[in-house]
Amino acid sequence: MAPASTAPIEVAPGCLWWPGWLDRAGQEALAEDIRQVLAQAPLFTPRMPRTGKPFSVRMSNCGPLGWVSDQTGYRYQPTHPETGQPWPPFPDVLKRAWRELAREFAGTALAPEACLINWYAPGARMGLHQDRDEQEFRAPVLSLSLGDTALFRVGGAARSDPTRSIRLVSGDALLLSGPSRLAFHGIDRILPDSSTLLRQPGRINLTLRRVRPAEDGEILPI
Ligand code: MD6
Ligand code: FE
Repeated sequence: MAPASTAPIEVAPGCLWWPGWLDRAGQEALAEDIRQVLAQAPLFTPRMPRTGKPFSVRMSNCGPLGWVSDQTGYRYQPTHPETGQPWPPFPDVLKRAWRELAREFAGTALAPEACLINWYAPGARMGLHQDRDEQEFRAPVLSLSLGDTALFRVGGAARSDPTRSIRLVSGDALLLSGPSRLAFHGIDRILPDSSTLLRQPGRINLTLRRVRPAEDGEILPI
């Protein structure tokens, strides 16, 4: 397994980046975990609220809740929008990532509740957005990347704030926490043929989130 978490690069205040958090063997194991998740919870094509325009990215989820988007809006729900089945459980490595990165570096004591799985075929992109459909912004959002390299852009809490771009490589982890929790971010493009990890060209991004507020008795973030 990869060594325990080394010091991250602070891309912006609270935006922490661990290049190569997962080594090759760890990436292969996680890719296999995700194949198994997708066999139970197939990728679906999300659509924009109101217009119904399809996203270029396809999606699925694991964990107790999953993020979905259709003509009626964005929301978290406990079941797959097409199969009606509960989302598969988190693979263990995602729980470990949350403990070692989100808990350790963002101080959250809350458990994650959803992991959004994004599939980027070559040519897919993700417009600048904030992750704000959660009810608990004290917890961070943690991302892991597999497959082809992506140009990731991150700015501030206002859409017009200046942005920085980094290349997210297979195995990288990135945390949006504290002052960056509501930062605008997106994927400008995927670099073709930049990884040999997956069986087809493209990229998987996993984002782990806390959705609901802390329950009575649940430890609060420090
Ligand atoms: C992506 N990432 O890397 C898109 N969201 O494909 C995200 O939208 C994201 O990287 C919240 C926190 C970290 C992220
Ligand atoms: Fe996001």
